[in-house]
Amino acid sequence: MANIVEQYIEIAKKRNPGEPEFIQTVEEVLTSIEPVLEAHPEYVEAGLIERLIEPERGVSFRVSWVDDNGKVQVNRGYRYQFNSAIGPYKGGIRFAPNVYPGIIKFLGFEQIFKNSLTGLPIGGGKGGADFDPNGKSDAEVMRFCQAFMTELYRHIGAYTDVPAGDLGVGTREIGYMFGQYKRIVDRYEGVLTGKGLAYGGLSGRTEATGYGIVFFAREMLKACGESLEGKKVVVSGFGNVTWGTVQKLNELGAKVITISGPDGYILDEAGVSGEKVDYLLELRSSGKNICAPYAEKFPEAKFFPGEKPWGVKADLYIPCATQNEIHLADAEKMVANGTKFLCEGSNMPTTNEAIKYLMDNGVVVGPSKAANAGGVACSCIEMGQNAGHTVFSPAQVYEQLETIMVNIHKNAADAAARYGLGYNLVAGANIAGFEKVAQAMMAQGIV
Ligand code: 2IT
Repeated sequence: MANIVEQYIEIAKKRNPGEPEFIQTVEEVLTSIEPVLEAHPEYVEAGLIERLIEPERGVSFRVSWVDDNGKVQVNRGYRYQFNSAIGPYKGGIRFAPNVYPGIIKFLGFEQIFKNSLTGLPIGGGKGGADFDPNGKSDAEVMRFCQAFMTELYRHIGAYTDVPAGDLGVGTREIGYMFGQYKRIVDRYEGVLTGKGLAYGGLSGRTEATGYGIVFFAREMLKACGESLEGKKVVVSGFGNVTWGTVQKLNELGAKVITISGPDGYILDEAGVSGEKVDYLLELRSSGKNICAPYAEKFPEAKFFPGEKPWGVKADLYIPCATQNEIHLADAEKMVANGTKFLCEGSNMPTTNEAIKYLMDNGVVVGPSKAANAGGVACSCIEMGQNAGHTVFSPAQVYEQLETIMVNIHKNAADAAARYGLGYNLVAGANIAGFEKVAQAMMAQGIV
């Protein structure tokens, strides 16, 4: 069976040259589901894996717009609709200068299993553009979003494909894209999630991802007889995900000692809490660097320009910035510092060799596709809210989110145990996410 998994990885490499991020996630997932393929030769027979690693559809399109100086700008937009076996394609849109098919495909592929893990009826997809929102005026962002949607609208719909935000796409961008979609199709429908509260958005969607990550981390610690109370936590990033994570960690009695931005990281042994979290929010919306101003305002904090926080000793690490933030050398530092837990907040923040090293050295790793699934789970609740022409209260949302995260942890842990893998959340999440998609694909024939 190892042989057949290698063959699939070779197919993925051949079909997707120059896309290492996509190959990285394919290798990670397929290696974990090997025992499932052994138990289900009919999956191999049905070409299920060859179909799974090939997006059902992918579009690339020109996005032309005019900047504030009257100059024509051209970007490239994408939407990869990866798998619709269990529901409409669902996944965010990322605006960042480094966006190319390898990034969108890695995110879309991850999304298949993440969405399945939520237990909700959503398939996997992802989109984006190589557009850098940093330094753009509000009017430029609006024109870009409108131009992007003028092409994307024909590929999406409340029952077809429901995008949301990701890096570089927040409530403002979703608002502009939603307005343009509605203008074109002349129909009010829940085609995007992460909308503003005034027009169909879900209470709590903004912090859902971060809150969910902390619920997941709490379950990891609980399974090992520990709690978050008094734990020192190293967190990276400073966006939505970091903000929600920091808030919930503080609420549950943990101490956040770092945050990071493109300019470096902040070490604040007194804890990032209270007015400091509010200040983070202010800095985030300013579009500027965050660490230098933070250290200026709170002089007890130390600023380490150009560095990452992985060498700081902590009980728990929660990377929340972007993919591949943690390499083997960082994992070695964590192990040397005696940590026992890493809970991934951002998508695929850890390289495969770093994950292996951590796990080989007894660190419990909570994989992102399980730990950060609270965001997309709340997106699906937003879809339900829109389809039901209703509004859910924050309490209704938080309660569902917590239950979903507890279930994801349990299902991942159980799946690994069923295959004799012990408490292995990385393999368990891949297996549990895969099982449902595989059953649906088998039932639906060769499509
Ligand atoms: O990575 C993710 O799960 C997201 N960016 C959110 C996707 C969504 O559809 O809410």
